[in-house]
Amino acid sequence: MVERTLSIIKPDCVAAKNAGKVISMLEENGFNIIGMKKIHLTKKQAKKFYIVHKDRPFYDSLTDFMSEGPIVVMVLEKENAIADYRKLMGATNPEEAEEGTIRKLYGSNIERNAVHGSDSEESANYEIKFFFNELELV
Ligand code: RTP
Ligand code: MG
Repeated sequence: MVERTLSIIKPDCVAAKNAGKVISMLEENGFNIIGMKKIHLTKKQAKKFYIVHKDRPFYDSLTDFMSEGPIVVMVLEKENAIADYRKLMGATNPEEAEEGTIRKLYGSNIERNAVHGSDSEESANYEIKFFFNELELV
């Protein structure tokens, strides 16, 4: 089944000029980029985006990080996009991520881990709508 998922290249990865390499990896792995933009979230917007984590101890630090600089947000389309992109990203903690994954290659630590990906169909729907309207998806 063809699915859509939301990908974010996080501020650490954009600042390190690794965004292009991540985009190449997505293309090489069969993802169609059907929407893409570069934006700089405010703290308030980051808190809204990560509202599911509001009770976690890392919520404040995570939302500071996600609003510290520009990010690249993309909608990816492919069969099994949600699970396949999670696999390509690797584990949340780059130290535990498999060789060749985006987080292993470009992540620094459990927070500054280069990329985000939706974890379910429900969160993909919420996250895609958060950043894009249907006219922006090609
Ligand atoms: P993401 O949502 O960004 O794709 O990452 P994920 O599913 O692998 O991890 P999740 O549990 O949803 O956590 C969201 C993001 O919060 C930061 N984090 N920090 N300090 C910590 O222990 C900690 N744990 C998570 C990471 O930036 C993680 O990607
Ligand atoms: Mg998550």
